[in-house]
Amino acid sequence: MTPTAQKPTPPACRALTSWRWAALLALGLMPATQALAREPGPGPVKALPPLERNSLDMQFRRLPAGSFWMGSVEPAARLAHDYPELNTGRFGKLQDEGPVHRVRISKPFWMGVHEVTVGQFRRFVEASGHVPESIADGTGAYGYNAQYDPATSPRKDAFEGRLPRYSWRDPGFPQGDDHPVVNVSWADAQAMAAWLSRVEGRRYRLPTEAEWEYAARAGTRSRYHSGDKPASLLRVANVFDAETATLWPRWQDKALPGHDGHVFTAPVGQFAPNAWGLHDMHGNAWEWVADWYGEDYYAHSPRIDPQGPPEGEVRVRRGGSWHSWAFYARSSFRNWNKPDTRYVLLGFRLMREADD
Ligand SMILES: [Ca+2]
Ligand SMILES: [Ca+2]
Repeated sequence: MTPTAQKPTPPACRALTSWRWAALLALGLMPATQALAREPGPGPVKALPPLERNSLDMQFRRLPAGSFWMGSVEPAARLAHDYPELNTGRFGKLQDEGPVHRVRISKPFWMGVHEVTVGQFRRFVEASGHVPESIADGTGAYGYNAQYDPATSPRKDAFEGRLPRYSWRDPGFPQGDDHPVVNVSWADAQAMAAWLSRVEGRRYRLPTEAEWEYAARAGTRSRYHSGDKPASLLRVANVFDAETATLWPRWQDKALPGHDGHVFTAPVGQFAPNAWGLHDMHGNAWEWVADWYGEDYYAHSPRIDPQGPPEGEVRVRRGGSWHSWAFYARSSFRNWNKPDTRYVLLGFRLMREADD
């Protein structure tokens, strides 16, 4: 499930657990320095924010400025209870999601309603002349091949690659123009944002990790914007369900029980959106965000508009994918890849900065 990068050894636990935070808040003992904690967050969202379309017919919603609780710290026993299909060792490798901390997004911004689609990416490539990294360096990407056996691969990867036969045009399974583009690198995403900015005279970019989680949560503090229960994902996300598991029977026991109707990627916007009207924040394609990854970043990150560490080796991706187990589609889950990764589960979503 972690295609080309493994989680490093976690540092010593330093997180203040979320229930302790909750207790402090309840008792009114939150330190005065935690002034941000008392700022109003978006709270329950009552109405959909304004919608705009751009020159590629991409839709964006204007999210308000606000504060939210970023990250998650849950007792391993509770996770083991709610995700009995997973090895409990996994629950000790989540320190990078903590501490839960208050973050303020200081300006409104326009968040992509959907993942960037194959059709939108094609129009960008054709109009700009950009050569995606998988083609430019000739090494290609990853894909699904029914004849491929992960056990025969040195890396035991679930997908075949890298091979020149795979690219954003061909991940080995059929994709319509309305499916999320995958097999695109971080630089490919940057190039599309830069091109759109040039063409439209506005500023497009990848969301920061904080903007992404703020958008995904849409005022919620639960594991998913649909609640804490993994089964709630069936309504809002295309993940590793019973149908996808038919092609990877060795992971059948990890599949979300039930059918979301899609073995591979789904057309964007097929599932219920979150309270801000954003679709597929959980599942379908993992989404590159702007930040370098820092395992202990939350312990010392700026509380207003954090931008990620100044340097790093891997870029963050968020939200899980059509091939991810429910656990990895949680709003707070962090994973990463080297920026030149092009993978069959990994796409992106763009945002546009507000003009005012
Ligand atoms: Ca599925
Ligand atoms: Ca997604």
